[in-house]
Amino acid sequence: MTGSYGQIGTELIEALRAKYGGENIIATGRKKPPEILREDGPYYRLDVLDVDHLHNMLVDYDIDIILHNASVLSAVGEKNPQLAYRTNVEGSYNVLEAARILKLDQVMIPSSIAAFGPSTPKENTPNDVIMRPTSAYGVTKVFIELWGEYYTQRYDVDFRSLRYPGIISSEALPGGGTTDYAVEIFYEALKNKKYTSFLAKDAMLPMMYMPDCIKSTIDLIEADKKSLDHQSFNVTAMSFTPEDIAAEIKKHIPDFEISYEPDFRQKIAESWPRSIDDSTAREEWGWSPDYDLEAMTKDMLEKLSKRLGIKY
Ligand code: AKB
Repeated sequence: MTGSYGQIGTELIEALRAKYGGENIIATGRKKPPEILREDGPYYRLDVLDVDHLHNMLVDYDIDIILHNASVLSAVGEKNPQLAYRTNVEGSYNVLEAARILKLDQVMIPSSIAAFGPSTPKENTPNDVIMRPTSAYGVTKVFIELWGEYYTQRYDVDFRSLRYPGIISSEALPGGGTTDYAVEIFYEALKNKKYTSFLAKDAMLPMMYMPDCIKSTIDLIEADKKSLDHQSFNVTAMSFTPEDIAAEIKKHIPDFEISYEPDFRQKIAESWPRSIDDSTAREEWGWSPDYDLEAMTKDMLEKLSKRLGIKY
């Protein structure tokens, strides 16, 4: 896995190692890994832009499947589109090329709801629909989906992708996305009982709790290739606005207050779907989420308050 110390990678590595054995999952990232990962199984410092290093590692460790999680997210991508291009497009190109040349069994590269754009239907966005994103990040995700699908039909590379919605997690913090507010709000609610949202109160976006993110990822990796007609799938678990999540938190922390100061990320959010239809994933590989807004909020507050040592 690349990007193993990011928001998703941190928990996904742990889940994969628990399932398949620590020594069978190689964690890689550009930074020094957190202590916990070192004890769990092998880790490597790897920059996917270094093609020789990437190929050597895949050969030396006899890798079958690569999960390419390293990515620049939407807010950072808007500030530095050239970095988004290099990391997301060139990085994914290198990974798909390595899969083609070394004949890997499977390549999983996440996509995102950011692959959709202002001309996409905003409610219940279907799996197969016009995309045309307007953020740099979204454009890179469309490239990844299309290049991956092209490699499948042209070279028989088994490419799979999930269009993740905003992911809410209690372990590693997200870095540089538009949906990050939905994680920050929990930290601030516990620490300061107030939060200023950088999205408007009615900015509704599709979301998912980390246990469902892990479940969807492992389920798609394990899905029988013969049952898949698609390679890129919408997945979702809930849709809410900053106002909705604040109201849910208030049920547990009654004196919690939210205010709104939308910044440049509001424009990105407005270009994305408000809710997405994941029936294709449900039909082709049996996807179904476990957490709605109520269950996620309760679990997040319990886990975070324990980790931060803050009672509520
Ligand atoms: C972001 O906000 O950039 C990501 C995403 C929805 O892909 N969390």
